[in-house]
Parts: sequence; structure tokens; C-alpha cells
Amino acid sequence: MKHPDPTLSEIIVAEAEHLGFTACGIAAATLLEEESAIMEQWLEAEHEGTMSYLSRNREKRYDPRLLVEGTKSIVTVLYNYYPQNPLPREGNFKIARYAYGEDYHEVLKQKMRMLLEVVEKRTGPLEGTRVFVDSAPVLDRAWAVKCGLGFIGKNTTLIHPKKGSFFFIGHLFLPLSLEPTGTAMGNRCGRCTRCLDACPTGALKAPFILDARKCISYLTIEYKGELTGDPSAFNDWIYGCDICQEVCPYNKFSVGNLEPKFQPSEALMRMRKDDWKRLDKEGFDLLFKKSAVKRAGFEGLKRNITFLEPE
Ligand code: B12
Repeated sequence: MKHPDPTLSEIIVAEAEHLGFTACGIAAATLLEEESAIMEQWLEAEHEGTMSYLSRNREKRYDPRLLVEGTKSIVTVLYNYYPQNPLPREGNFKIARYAYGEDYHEVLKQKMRMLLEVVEKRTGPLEGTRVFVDSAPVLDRAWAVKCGLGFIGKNTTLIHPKKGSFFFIGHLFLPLSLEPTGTAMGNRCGRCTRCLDACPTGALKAPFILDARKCISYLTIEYKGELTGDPSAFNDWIYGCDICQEVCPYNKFSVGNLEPKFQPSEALMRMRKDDWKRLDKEGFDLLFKKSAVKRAGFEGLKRNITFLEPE
């Protein structure tokens, strides 16, 4: 019996997997009504701290058609960043796993442009397509849920029921009405509260609510002021924090990513506390030439190290 030809949606999802994406789904571009209400409450409570960009462009953030006119479908991809080899922990400070290798924005965008080429091979050149990786006012996690790629955990991350949460999220905005590929999944944390219990700074103030002002990730990357409070609560994290993901049972079966650009350099693997303390600007630039760690900057990283272990 002859099988019906695959739809363009099916082709995109299959090609995304072929390109190494962990998962891919498609949803119709609409206003995110419920999610916008959640974000409004979050901003009302001033949980964003100094990340003032989050309160700008709200209309566009909630409705992708206002961000890119003519958008009809959102293709959302996940890309695993869980490392094959973790950085040694003995006598060392900690860096969030997402920042072990090259900056994900560019690495992912390149792969996503290849996915877009697959679409345009079928449709011909399209006007008004966009590739976004945390690079525009888009509610990344909300779209991943709409596309059927997982659920929002109590730690606020997007959790894929089989693959956990150690992945990046990216989107293609397309001016095409494509068949949606999945339905939104409800929460599957059950009674588990490991993430809330483990967060050493109490940033997860309630299930699904993160007060960024207390989050180690925010404090070590985004916050530019002086760090105060108990340094031991930082548990040696000097750039980002993975605690609320490390304790999540859904991450028990995370597998290492094979992307060469995401592997930590040998120099980074060799770093120990004494090396971090001695690190100068030149060494920082070499160590993090293409890395997202540049976001904190040399001064920021130094501030974090000195806060944890004053000279
Ligand atoms: C600002 C920001 C931060 C802030 C605030 C985080 C936060 N929880 O809000 C700080 C600096 C703390 C941070 C930390 C991290 N971040 Co960040 N961050 C962002 C950014 C730029 C915006 C997030 C945002 O809008 N927050 C505001 C809140 C209100 O929105 P939200 O958490 O996305 O929740 C929405 C939906 O999930 C939904 N929703 C929320 N709760 C619930 C509950 C239910 C029941 C339902 C149905 C829906 C729902 O509604 C919300 C509003 O629309 C996104 C990129 C993007 N453009 O989305 C990356 C992003 C969320 N970060 C990411 C990563 C990897 C991290 C870190 C793991 C990095 C690290 N190791 O240090 C940590 C994780 C900390 C954590 N538990 O969230 C990834 C997350 C991937 C994933 N699997 O979820 C993203 C998506 C970047 C990307 N494109 O890959 N981040």
C-alpha cells in the first residue's frame, strides 16, 4: 500500500532530528493569553530585578504576529547541552553546564538556518522568516509547551518527559500555515518539590515562581551590583547555577551532547580554584574567547570569585 506523502510539518520535524536537534514541534502563531497573565504578575512582583528589558516590548512578547508581521507558524526546537564530561568538581568552582563551550546563540542559529533551508527548498524563498535563539522578545518556554515539547516544571524550566531539561530553545517564525504537531502537556512534577527544597537561596519561592533577584544564576551573570549575603549559599557557583536542574528526577537520564563546539576546552577542564583566583584579563579572554561567559565579563567573574572566597 502506498503511504501518503509526508506533510511539510512532518518533513521539518524529521529534518530537525536529522540536524541533531533533541526535539522539534510546530504550533500556530497566536496571542499567548494565559502566559502573558503569568508574566504580568511576575513583573508586577518585580521578580525580574535589573533585567529591565523583560518589561519592554510586552505586546510583541505575547503575540509573535506583532513581533514579525505575517508570522503564521512557530517551529520550536530543543538542543541538548548536557556535557559528556562534566568539569571536575574537586577543589574547583562551578560553571553552569550551558556555558561549557561556545556561545549557544550562534551555534544554534547556524543549525536553524539549515532547517530553514529545508523549508525553502520545498516552498521557494519566503519573505518574513526569522530565526530566534533567545535573541528577541519571545516567550521561549511557553512556545515549547504549545509545540508539545514538554511541560513547565516547578523549577520553571521546560522539561521534556523523556529527555529532561538541559537543552536550549530556539524558534523559526514562518509566514506559512503549517499543521501543528503536538498538544500542550500539563505539569508532571506530581508531589515532588526537590528543586524548591534544594535551592540554597530560596529563589524558587513557590512552585513555578522564581524570584530572579535571589537566583544564583541571575546574581552571577546578570546582576552588576555588589553581591551581599552569605557566600556559602552560592555553593561554589561562579557563573550560572544548575542546582534546580541537577536534583530534578527527569534529568537522571540526561545524555551527553555530541556537538564539538559545546565541549569544554582542555584549558577549562584544567582550571581549579587557585587558577580561577589568579586569572587575569588576558587569561579570561583566551579561556572564554567564544563563550557565553563573556556575558558576565572579566570584572563580573572576578567579583563572583572574590565574593565566594575573599583574598
Ligand atoms: C530572564 C531569563 C532568565 C532569568 C529568570 C529565569 C526565569 N525563570 O524567569 C535568570 C537569569 C534567573 C535565568 C536563569 C536560567 N536560565 Co534563563 N532565560 C531567561 C529568558 C531570557 C526570559 C525568561 C522569562 O521570560 N522569564 C519570565 C517568566 C515569567 O517567564 P518563563 O519562566 O519563561 O515562564 C513562562 C512560561 O513558562 C509560562 N509558565 C510559567 N509558569 C507556568 C506554570 C504553568 C503551570 C504553566 C502552564 C505555564 C507556566 O508562562 C510564563 C510567562 O509567559 C529566557 C529566554 C526567553 N526569551 O524566554 C531564558 C531561558 C529561560 N533560560 C534558560 C536557561 C538554560 C537558564 C538557566 C538553566 C541557566 C543557568 N544554568 O544558570 C537558568 C535556570 C533558572 C530557572 N530555574 O529558570 C533557557 C531555559 C531552557 C529550559 N529547558 O527551560 C531559556 C529558555 C533560554 C533558551 N532560549 O534556551 N534565565
